[in-house]
Formats: sequence, structure tokens, C-alpha cells
Amino acid sequence: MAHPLSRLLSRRMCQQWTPFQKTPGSVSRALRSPIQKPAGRRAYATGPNPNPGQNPLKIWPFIAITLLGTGSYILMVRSRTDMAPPHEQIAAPKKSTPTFSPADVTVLFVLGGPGAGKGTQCANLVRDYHFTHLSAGDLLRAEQDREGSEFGTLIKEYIRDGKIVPMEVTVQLLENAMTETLEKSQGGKGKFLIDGFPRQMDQALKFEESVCPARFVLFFDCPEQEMQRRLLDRGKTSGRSDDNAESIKKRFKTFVETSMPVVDYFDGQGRVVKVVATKTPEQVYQETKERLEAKLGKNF
Ligand code: UP5
Ligand code: MG
Repeated sequence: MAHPLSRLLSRRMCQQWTPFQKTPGSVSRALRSPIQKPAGRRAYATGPNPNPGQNPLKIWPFIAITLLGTGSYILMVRSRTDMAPPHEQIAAPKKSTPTFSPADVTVLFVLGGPGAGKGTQCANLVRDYHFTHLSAGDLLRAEQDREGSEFGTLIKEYIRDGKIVPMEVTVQLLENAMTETLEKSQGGKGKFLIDGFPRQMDQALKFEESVCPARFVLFFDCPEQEMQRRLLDRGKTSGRSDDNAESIKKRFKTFVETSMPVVDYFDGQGRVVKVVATKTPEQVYQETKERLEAKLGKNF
């Protein structure tokens, strides 16, 4: 039976893998049966006895012990994988090279705390600079609401609790969306703002290794108090399950403990463009444009 993740593996994506991807995808079910059958029949199983002086019956205890041992090992491995939490059973396709080359595709990660203004500023950049905006949160919410999604309940719980959805799901959704966009552009070069991702180190490493290395991180820096004010205000009308005081508190905790290390990691590589996000949206946008121009040139 196909693994649930295969539903996220769009038909187009499978076709599109060929240019950059070297190894066909494998999913967790495949990982569940790594045990190889014992090598072909042993020489002593058939044919003339090479040591006619020895009694062939003497090897039977040895064979019985080997079979018992192998059987126990298989049972142990199976029980371990069955006990693994769902996200550990969802393994993303293993790839040796990224799907997209940075020569063809520009990726900017857009990070900042909850309510820092990532979505607001991305919309401005899309309008003026023809980026494609992919919000990881929006993609997850759409997948959550998609009829028949195997991950709907899981995503719902993670978002409500401000936790980070297992990366395999998010990386796959992003890759599918990028593929779709590039196919529509018919050979055009892609420019993507990946908003609200990566929020955990393993996501960052996985995306850069298997999807596309990013140019840099655009980081909106905003104090918690201001972000809280904005989110509570938005919560009056947004309908978002995580725009309430309890969820916001959890989102802040996850941001500080798990997502800031990602910003620090890229900063350590000189790959962060920081914008102070406390002023009005227009002022923040002005500073964003200036910073991006300084980094990418006038007509980025
Ligand atoms: N606003 C914006 N700028 C303003 C300004 N300068 N002055 C005054 N007001 C300003 O803005 C938020 C509100 O503030 C709006 O009302 C806006 O008008 C106003 P917005 O632009 O929406 O901010 P943004 O940073 O995008 O806030 P958002 O709530 O979207 O951030 P989150 O990062 O929390 O949300 P996201 O959708 O990315 O993720 C939600 C959840 O999805 C996560 O908590 C997590 O559970 C899950 N998730 C994953 O598990 N993995 C992922 O990779 C991504 C998400
Ligand atoms: Mg947003």
C-alpha cells in the first residue's frame, strides 16, 4: 500500500525529479524492512559433501540457532518501528542533491516571531518584485483542511499547540508548491519567499540539502509585547485557531527555543538580512527594500 506521504508527492513532482534528483524517493515503509534475506544457499546444502568424513547432521543445530536469531531480530525491528511516533514513521524521500539548483531558483527564507509581519511584507515584495510567496503556515493550514488528508488531525493539533509540524510534511508541501510554480512559469527562473520556514534546525538542513539552498534569511525583528498586541488584535477576526492568548504564549516559547537557533545558525554564516519590524508597515517595507537592494542589487 502506498505510504501516506505519497499523496503529497504530486504526480508532477515525481516527473520533475529527473533533472536534479539522483536517487528515487523512498518512504518509511521501505525503511521498515531493511533486513536482507540471508545470502543464497550455502554450499553444504546441496551437492556432494566436500568433507565426506563429517556427519552433515552436525550442522543442523547451527542452522536452527541462526534462524531463531534472525527471526527474533526481525520481530524486534518491527516492534520498534510500530512504536515510533507518527512523525518518525514519515520519512521524506532521500536525495543526494537538491531538486532545484540555486542557479535557476532564488530562495529567500523569511523568518521572524509570530506576528512580526512576515506575511504583510511578503505581500509587498510579491507586488513590487514578482516573487512567489509560499507561507509554510498557509500550506499547512490548507493541507489540514484538505478533504481526505492523512495529516489533517496531526497538523491541527500541532498548530493549536504552537508546535512545529514534522518537517517531512512541510518540506514536501513546499517542494510541491515550488514545482507547480516553476512548471507554470515554463522555464522561467523562480524567485521564492519561503515564509515562516525553516523554524527548526533539522528543517533548514533538510531543505537546503534536498530541495534548494537559500540565498539568505530575511529576518523581521520585533519584540514579543508588540507581536502579542498584533496577534490578539488580529485574533478578533482572523479565525486562526492559534490567535488566542494560550496558543500565542506557546508559539513564542517555540520561537525562542527552537526557531531563533536557526536564525543564529544562518547569521553565523553571514546569511541574515535583519530588518527592525516595530515601525508602521510602510516604514518596515521601506527598510526591507533598502536592505534587499543592498544585498541583491537595484532590480532584485
Ligand atoms: N501587522 C503587520 N505588520 C505590522 C506593523 N508593522 N505594525 C502594526 N501591525 C502590523 O501580521 C500579523 C498582524 O500584525 C496582522 O494583523 C498585520 O496586519 C499586523 P502578519 O504579517 O500576519 O505576521 P506574521 O509574521 O506572518 O504572523 P503569523 O501569525 O503568520 O506568524 P507565525 O509564524 O506564527 O505563523 P505561521 O502561519 O507561519 O505558522 C503557524 C503555525 O504553523 C506555527 O506556529 C506552527 O505550528 C506551524 N508551522 C510549522 O509547524 N512548520 C512550519 O514550517 C511553519 C509553520
Ligand atoms: Mg504569516
